[in-house]
Amino acid sequence: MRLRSFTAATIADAMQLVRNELGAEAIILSTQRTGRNSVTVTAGVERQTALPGEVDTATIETIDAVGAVLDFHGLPPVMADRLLAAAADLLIDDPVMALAGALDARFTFMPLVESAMARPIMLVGPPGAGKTVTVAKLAMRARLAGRAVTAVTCDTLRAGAVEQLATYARLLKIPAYRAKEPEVLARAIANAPKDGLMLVDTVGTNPLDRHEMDALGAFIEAARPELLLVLPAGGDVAESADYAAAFRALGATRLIATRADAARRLGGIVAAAEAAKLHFAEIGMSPQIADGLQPVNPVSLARLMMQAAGLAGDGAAEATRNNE
Ligand SMILES: Nc1nc2c(ncn2[C@@H]2O[C@H](COP(=O)(O)OP(=O)(O)O)[C@@H](O)[C@H]2O)c(=O)[nH]1
Ligand SMILES: [Mg+2]
Repeated sequence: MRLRSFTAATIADAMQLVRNELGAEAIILSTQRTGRNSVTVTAGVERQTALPGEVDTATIETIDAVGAVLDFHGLPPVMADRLLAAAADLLIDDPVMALAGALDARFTFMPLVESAMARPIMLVGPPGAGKTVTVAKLAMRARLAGRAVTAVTCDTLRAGAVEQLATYARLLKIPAYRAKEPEVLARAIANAPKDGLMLVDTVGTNPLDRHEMDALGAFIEAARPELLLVLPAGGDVAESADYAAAFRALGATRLIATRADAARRLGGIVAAAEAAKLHFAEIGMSPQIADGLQPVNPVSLARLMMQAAGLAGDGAAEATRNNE
C-alpha cells in the first residue's frame, strides 16, 4: 500500500485532494485536525485493487460526506476519526446509514419508556437547559401512555420556578409538589402512588460551583433516581463535555439534548455523550410540551446531523444556503 497525507482547510477539501491525487480507490486511514483551519487526511492506495471500482467510488464518497458532516458539527479530531473509521468499516453507500452505523457502534441509545420506569426520574443540568419544560413533556407523554404522574420541584429559590411547574401540572392535571429540603423530597417520593411515575425537577446547577453541586448531590441521594442530564444543543464542544463529566460524577447516566430545533451544531451534545459515557435518551425539538420530545436512535440522530449540515433531507438546501 502507498500512503500519502493531504492537508486542507476542511475534511471535504482534503478528501477532494485525496481523490484527485490517488483516485477513487484510496482508503482513508486517518483524519486529524492539524490547526485551526487545517485538517490532514492520510490515505492509502493499493497498487492493484481487488475491489470493483464502483464499490470503491461509492464508499469513498460516503466517507467523504460523513467526514464533512463531522467537520460541520465541530467534533474533536479523535472522535471524528473513530466515527469515520467505524463508518468506513461498514461499507455502506448511504451517508445517513453509514453515519447511523458509526453512531450505533460508538454510542449507546436508551430512550425513556415512561410506562416502564420504576424509579423516580430526576432531571439535572445547568440553568436554562430546559429541565422544567422537559419534565412537562415527559409528564404529558406518561399521561398519554395512561400512567399516573407526580411531579416535584426542588427549584424553590428561583423566582417563578414553582409557579412554572405548577402551571404545567394544572394543564396536565397531575399533582405537583415542592421540596425545599432533601428530606421533603424523600417523603414526597415515599408517599407517591407506587405504580405512578415520579418526575423530579431540580434547580439549575453550575458544575463549577462546589456548593451548588453538593446541594444537588443531597437531593440526588434522597431520591435515588434515574438521573438524566439535560443539556442544550449548540453548546461549545469542550464545555459541553466538561459539563457532562461533572454531572456524570453525580450519577447522571443518560442525556436529554434540548433546543435541537434552535441550533445546528450538535458537536457539543455528541461530545457530552462521549466524554461522560452517557446514553442518548431524548432530544428536545420544540418549546411546545405536546410534541417537543423525541426518542433518539442512531438513525434519527444521523439524519438530524446530516440535515443540520445541509447534506440530507428537507432542510438540506436551506441549511446549505445559510452556511454560505
Ligand atoms: N426551542 C426550544 N426551546 C426549548 C426547548 N426546551 C426548552 N426550551 C426553552 O428553554 C427555556 C428554558 O427552559 P426551562 O425548562 O425553564 O429551563 P430550566 O431552567 O432548565 O428549567 C424556555 O424558554 C423553554 O421554552 C426545546 O427543545 N426547543
Ligand atoms: Mg426550571
